Amino acid sequence: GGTSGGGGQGVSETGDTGPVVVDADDDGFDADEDCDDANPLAFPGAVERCDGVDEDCDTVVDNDVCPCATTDFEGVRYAFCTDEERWSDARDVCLGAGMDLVSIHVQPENDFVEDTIGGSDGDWYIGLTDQAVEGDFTWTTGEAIDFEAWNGGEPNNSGDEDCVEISGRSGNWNDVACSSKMRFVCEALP
Ligand code: GN1
Ligand code: CA
Ligand code: CA
Repeated sequence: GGTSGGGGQGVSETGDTGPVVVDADDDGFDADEDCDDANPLAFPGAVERCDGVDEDCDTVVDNDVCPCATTDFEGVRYAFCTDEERWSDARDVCLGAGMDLVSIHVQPENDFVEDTIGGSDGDWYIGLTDQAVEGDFTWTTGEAIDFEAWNGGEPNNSGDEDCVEISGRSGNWNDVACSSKMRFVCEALP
């Protein structure tokens, strides 16, 4: 054994008698004191995020950090928040839980969101915006736009609309004014 909480580059600590102890994920906690030595975000005292992982190593997953009801899809946690917020406030709620507004990349993911909010009368914010450059939509996560589900005729920037909602009835997207107060969907960060 050796000193604990090194934070080095995974250097083995060799001793006369003890086993070799390595901080494989380089998070400052050796394998014998880390609850997950393969995840650099997980160690005793780490910040818990809403993602289905026990980052702070207290054996409780997500503790009370999730902003609202969650459902998992293909191993990723999503939160479906019914307290209506302006788009930027909605995003702040997601970020505060270590999430972001949802980014949607394939039809099954869009179907999952539609099905989960389905039956609800109304629309929910997603993490798409063209606030920076009109007409140039980007995901808040910075991920590539590799899938789109715009409603016919959208986005139309009607009266200046830079944020995007998904319909629980059709799963289709529409640009709306970012000041509109709406329900919203968060997604855990990778
Ligand atoms: C219109 O009809 P409605 O309310 O679902 C508009 C959208 C606007 C929205 C603003 C066909 O949608 O583009 O974003 O108002 N749809 C059409 O609330 O013009
Ligand atoms: Ca967690
Ligand atoms: Ca629109």
